Amino acid sequence: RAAALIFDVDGTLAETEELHRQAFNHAFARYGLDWHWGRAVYRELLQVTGGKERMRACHARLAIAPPLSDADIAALHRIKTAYYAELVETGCCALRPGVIELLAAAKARGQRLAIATTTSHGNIDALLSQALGARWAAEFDAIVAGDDVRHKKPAPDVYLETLARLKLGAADCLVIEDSANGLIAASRAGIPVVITRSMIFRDEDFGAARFVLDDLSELDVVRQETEKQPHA
Ligand code: XBP
Ligand code: MG
Repeated sequence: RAAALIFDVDGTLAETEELHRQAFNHAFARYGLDWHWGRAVYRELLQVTGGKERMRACHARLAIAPPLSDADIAALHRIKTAYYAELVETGCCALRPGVIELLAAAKARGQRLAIATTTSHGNIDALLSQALGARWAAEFDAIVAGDDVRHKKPAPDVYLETLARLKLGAADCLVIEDSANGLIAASRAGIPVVITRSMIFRDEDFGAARFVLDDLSELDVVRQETEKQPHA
C-alpha cells in the first residue's frame, strides 16, 4: 500500500478544462485581443501545459503576430485566473465521481495526501474551497503548483518536488493523473501512476500506467483485487 497519494488537479479531481477555455477567451476579449479558442483548437493547445506557456505557443504559431510581450502574457493570465476563480466559485464544477470518497478512505487508512499540478495555487484553492470547504488544505501534506518549479509537466520537476516535501521515495507513492503528459512526468520521477480517464485526454496512450480507470469510483475494486490474500 502506498504511503501517499499524489493527485493531479485539472481533469483528475474535476473536469475543469472547459472553464479554463472560457476564462482564456474572456481574457482575450477583455484585453482587446482578436483571439478565440474553440473546443477543437483548445484540445490541441492543451498539449502545451501551463496557461502562460499555452498562450505563448499559440502566439508563436500565428503567421503575422502582433508583438505580445511577457508583460502582456502576464496581464492576460491574471485576467484569465481571476475569471476562472469567479466561474469555479459559482459551484458549477463538482469533483469527479469517487474523488471525495477516495480522499476520505485514504485518510482513514493512514495514507498521506498531496497535490502536484501545472495550474496555480489560486486555482487549486478556488476549486477545493468550493468542493471541500475553506480548510481543505489542512488535509494535504504537500501542494506543489506549476510556478513552484522550473519546468512544467511532462518534466518530472513537480513530482520530484512533491516527493522532496513529503520526504518519501517514489516507490512509496501513487500518482493519480488524467493526461499522457502527466503520466510521463510522474513516470520520469519513478512514481507508479493510476489514470482516471478525463473528457479531453481519454484516448491518449496510457501504456505506462499501472491501471487505467474510467473514474476513481473504480479504484476500490482495484484495491480489493490487488490486496486479496491468497486462500490458505
Ligand atoms: C493542466 C493545465 C493547466 C490549465 C490551465 O495540466 O495544463 O495549464 O489548463 O492552468 P495538468 P493555468 O492537469 O497536467 O496539471 O492557466 O493556471 O496555467
Ligand atoms: Mg490533468
